[in-house]
Amino acid sequence: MAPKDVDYSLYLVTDNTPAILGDRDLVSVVQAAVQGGATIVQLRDKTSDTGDLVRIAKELHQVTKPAGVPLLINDRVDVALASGVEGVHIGQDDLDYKTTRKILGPEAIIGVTANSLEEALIAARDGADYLGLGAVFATPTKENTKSIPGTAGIQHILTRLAEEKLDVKTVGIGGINAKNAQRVLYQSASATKKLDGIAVVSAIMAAENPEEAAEDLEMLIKIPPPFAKSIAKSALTLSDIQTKVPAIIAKVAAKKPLCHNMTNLVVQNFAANVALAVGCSPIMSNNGLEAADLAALGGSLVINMGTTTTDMRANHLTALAAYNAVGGPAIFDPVGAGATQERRNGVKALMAGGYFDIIKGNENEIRTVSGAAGVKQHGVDSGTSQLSREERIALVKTTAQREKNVILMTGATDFISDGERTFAVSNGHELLGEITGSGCTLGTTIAGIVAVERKDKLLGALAGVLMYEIAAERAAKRGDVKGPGTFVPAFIDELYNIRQESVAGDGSWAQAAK
Ligand code: 3NM
Ligand code: MG
Repeated sequence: MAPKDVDYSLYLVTDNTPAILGDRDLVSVVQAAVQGGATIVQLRDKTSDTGDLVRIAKELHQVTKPAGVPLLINDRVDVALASGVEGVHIGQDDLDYKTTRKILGPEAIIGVTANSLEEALIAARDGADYLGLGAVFATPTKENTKSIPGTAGIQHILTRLAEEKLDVKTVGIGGINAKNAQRVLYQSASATKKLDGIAVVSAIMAAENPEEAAEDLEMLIKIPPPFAKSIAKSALTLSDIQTKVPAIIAKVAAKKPLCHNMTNLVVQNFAANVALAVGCSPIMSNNGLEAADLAALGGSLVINMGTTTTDMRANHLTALAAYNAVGGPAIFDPVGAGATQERRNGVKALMAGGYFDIIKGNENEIRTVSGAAGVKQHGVDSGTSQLSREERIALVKTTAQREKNVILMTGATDFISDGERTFAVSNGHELLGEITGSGCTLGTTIAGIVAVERKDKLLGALAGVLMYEIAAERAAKRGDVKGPGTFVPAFIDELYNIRQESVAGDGSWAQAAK
């Protein structure tokens, strides 16, 4: 098999440590994995003596070769030669690529570990057949992983490889399993290059049934994740938006979708009232254990990070996985994201732990989401702006492109993008800044609407922003509104009125969109 024709889609890396292999037989586990669909195997054994390694390699080769599955040896060029397998995988501290190629010849498959862009570019320019890019996620399987680039970092490496016209194959490695395989492949892909496969250790080697585990992974690799199906990007003019948005609000009222809020202590009641006014059926539940049952009801989830405790994070991750699994829209409101280390960690953990269809936040929150360093945020309020209008537009656009989702940055002008289409919305009223929970309940509103408008989530989010901010404008104008206190009930009334007008087929309220 020429190195170029190798199928890297499901790359099994072995592990003989008791924590992973247990008391099972390595060869039988690999045989089961190959039967299940592993397309390439690497013998990774850091402890056995050379003689044993060669014997194990030969035994494995008897299993892999008849299946047409290449077998590579980790680190050990001598063992690869002695056992007659198809190639080696070398790390940055092993024999260098060029010497390895000289020893093994042009037909051998030689892969290189790259934990950074520099390492990836060097190995690719040297001529490596493939790169193992990682660690995608932190993993207990390998101690001291050098860096955790995540899907965003992998995407950056892939983009640069494509720019340099380096057509090296790539696999992601580190913490990949059946729960995240589809998302890793989907979110790491750049417009110009995507991963050729995923490499796993524990997801197969430690599985109760390695054959089934490999079968499941092979199936997941071939199909896009549930949340990726609905992305449709048609051009939208202001007049399109003004006609489509009231129709969406009417549809929400007709369907009364479940809007599952995992939100902070301050806004529970207000958020539930807003959800009702918008036309949704709210449930305020911070218990991750009931999220799968709720996700099955076909609604959406908003995760609001306003109350941070460690047990909350586990609940958020469980719920996010449940909604991701069925393609139920998940909205992230990273409240106060830049304010404390704990919140920055929370943002990282949640974004590494699942897919958010929409992320909404103020400038500092979105900057934290984008990975910007040194974001200064004093409380959960927006603080002063540090970016120009152009910088804000660029930030929402590039972050949406990277995350393959919709990013909404709120402020006096809101900026929203799905990476292709970017809009600025200048509706709203300053009284929204004088009450608590106005940002949080915008998240609730958007979640409720996107539960119904799944095909075009940017349009759904825009519908939420417009309904919300135009309701605020209408409320502030009312004679009975004297300040923040009287504004809140009037605002809920106007959300309700806009819904009722939309249901009655009167979409004229949306003409106020600007
Ligand atoms: N290399 P699991 S992470 C062998 O980052 C290896 O280069 C890594 O194990 C890297 O699939 C890793 O169980 C272990 O998380 C991957
Ligand atoms: Mg090594």
